Amino acid sequence: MSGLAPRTRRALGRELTRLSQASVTESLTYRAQRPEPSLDTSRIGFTGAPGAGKSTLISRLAKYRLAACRDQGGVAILGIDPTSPLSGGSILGDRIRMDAIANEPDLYIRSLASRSSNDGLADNVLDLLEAVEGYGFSEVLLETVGVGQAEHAIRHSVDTLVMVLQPNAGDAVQAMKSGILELADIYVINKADLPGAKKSASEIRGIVQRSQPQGAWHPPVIEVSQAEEKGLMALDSAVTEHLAWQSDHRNAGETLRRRRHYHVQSLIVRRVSELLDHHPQLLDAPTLPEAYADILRTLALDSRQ
Ligand SMILES: Nc1nc2c(ncn2[C@@H]2O[C@H](COP(=O)(O)OP(=O)(O)OP(=O)(O)O)[C@@H](O)[C@H]2O)c(=O)[nH]1
Ligand SMILES: [Mg+2]
Repeated sequence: MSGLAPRTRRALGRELTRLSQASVTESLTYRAQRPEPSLDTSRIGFTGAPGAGKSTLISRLAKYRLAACRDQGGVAILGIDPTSPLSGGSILGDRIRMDAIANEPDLYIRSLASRSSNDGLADNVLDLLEAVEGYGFSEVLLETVGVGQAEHAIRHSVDTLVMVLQPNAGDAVQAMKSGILELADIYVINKADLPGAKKSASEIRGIVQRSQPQGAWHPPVIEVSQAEEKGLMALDSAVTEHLAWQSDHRNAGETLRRRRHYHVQSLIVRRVSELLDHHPQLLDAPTLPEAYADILRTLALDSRQ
């Protein structure tokens, strides 16, 4: 593909808008119209605290990824932006529109708001990823704000996970506590122009290297700053290397099965929360086990319709 035709871009745009607002039942209906997912598109996730510089990093890395994917389907960027702009970060799409790559024909960019207030993911991010892939891109770069449980769904749904950290933000300690440090394949100490970057990088290196078993991928820790092309090139190579390592070491059937596990799980969690929004009285049963049983019964009836 040399660039997505304008009409195709519009169709994809509409599909993403529809999916981002879809109920679980609607998501499943759309899904039934698409082919089963494959591993043809590489998924690269970027996660990290609000304001860590993820959007800036992605917009700059995209140029390198595009060069590598030229004539092979292009690159799509999907940004899940927090609904509340408290972080000082900017909307990914806006940032990229200011950038040199904005008019690249092989690049597709879309920002979507995260709907639930308590996690940084759009509720249906896994559906959105699959929809984008249906358009034949060779890579998807996904930005999410990393917090809590949702992180695990992303970990198991992307090929390469990049964790973006800031110097001296206490991120390393935080990440260690929440177990997130074991999740990523590549660590970026971003804003390396700020003081403390070297110290943070060696702290993270210490933690990451201790926790890696033999024969496993050794996650690199890369310092990047807006002013330094060097960091970006190193990151670009690390992503390429990890994607290659992944495809040599994984079992495709197992990977797709794990993705399905998290996808089904996220659909069920969403479905339960839709149900409780529409029928809050289900929580009024005298005891918790009864409320639980009522909810399961209602779900079972609902799936037979
Ligand atoms: N000093 C410095 N500032 C940076 C660098 N990269 C990004 N920033 C600034 O950090 C702020 C947040 O950048 P974003 O790229 O929007 O961060 P984000 O992680 O995408 O933010 P959210 O999407 O809100 O979570 C902006 O003011 C950027 O200009 C860098 O390398 N050095
Ligand atoms: Mg952002």
